Amino acid sequence: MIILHDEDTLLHETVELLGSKLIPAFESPSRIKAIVQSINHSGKHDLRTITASAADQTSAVELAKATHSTGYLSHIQHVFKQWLDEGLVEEHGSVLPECFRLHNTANSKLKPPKDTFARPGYYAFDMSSGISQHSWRAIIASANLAVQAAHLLLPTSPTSASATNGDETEAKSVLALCRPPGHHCSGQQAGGYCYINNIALAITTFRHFSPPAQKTRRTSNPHFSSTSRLKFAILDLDFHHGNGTQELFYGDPNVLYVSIHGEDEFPYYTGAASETGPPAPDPAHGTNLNLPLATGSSFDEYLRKLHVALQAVRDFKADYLLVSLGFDTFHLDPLGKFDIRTENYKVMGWQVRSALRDIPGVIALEGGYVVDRLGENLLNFLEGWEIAE
Ligand code: OKP
Ligand code: ZN
Repeated sequence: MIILHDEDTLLHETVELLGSKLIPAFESPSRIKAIVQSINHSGKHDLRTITASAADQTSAVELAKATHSTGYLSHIQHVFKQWLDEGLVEEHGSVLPECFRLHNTANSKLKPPKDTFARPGYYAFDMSSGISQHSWRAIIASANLAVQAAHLLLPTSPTSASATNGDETEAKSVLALCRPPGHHCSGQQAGGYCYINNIALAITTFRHFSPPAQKTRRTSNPHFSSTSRLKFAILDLDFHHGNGTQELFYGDPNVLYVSIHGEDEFPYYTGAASETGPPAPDPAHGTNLNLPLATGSSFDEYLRKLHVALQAVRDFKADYLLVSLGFDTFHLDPLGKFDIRTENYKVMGWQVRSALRDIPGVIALEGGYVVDRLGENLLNFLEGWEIAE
């Protein structure tokens, strides 16, 4: 497996609330360090450590604008420095919201508050999305990994494996070691450790850089051409519902979102089976499939949901597969409540890839918080995936 990693993703380090105490966030740099160490030790994969160039960073921000508002991106980029300058946070501290935006009849056109201190609550939905001194660099590095993974799968990309190795060895799947993760955030709200929706950026990359043969129309922007015909299937295997990804593609008939997640768990207000897309006859009706699973469920019960998920993805006949891969489904995870063991991930990886063998796939890392077991869980998933491939 080609695996993409960028050391800048380690720069983001923040805190979150556990009960009434501020603790170092479960989503920590040590997660990626542990994974990279296990991959190196296994000697099995093509681990590519990259550093986003200034041009890559600019390009990632441009691509992010298709998903996130400019006000939101600018806030995420600048708020830490603004708070530091105003004496609201210390150099090694974190920016956290005090008060969240409310939804009421009088404020439907609510604008971001002018007060720097008030702004984080407008652009976030929880307190698990703090911003530290170098968070922005990590966030962009993480997004760029998803973008570069998509480039590796594009048929005519100069950086694709086929350019040097010939068509037979063209990459079929690429794993992006994204951190921070992405599936909880949408247009202008961070949350659940997520700031930029990495999977959405991979999709934007496919749409903007696909070769002309696949294109059906061009946008007025000469730098970007858009394809409306490409179809994407997102399979979200993180323990938590990817509310951000669902929201971004809910009305898009060319993107199927399928998620298996803990029922009634974080983020609490989304993820019901009844969320199936806009009502018929909207063409996007039926392009959202939530498969909530009771907490405490066994791997057998999980597999039953997985088969439903994979059948839906197969039926959709997507051009590209995007997998939001979280290991917080592990039985020991502090934030997850399924009974899934290390050896089960090999079966999971095999099941997914054997059902969807021919679809080029970007796998983006989401959650998973048992740091010292993350590496072996991931290696098991990849082993199963590669046997099927
Ligand atoms: C992100 B991902 C502990 C509560 C943490 C946020 C959970 C985010 C999960 N303070 N709440 O989907 O793995
Ligand atoms: Zn999760």
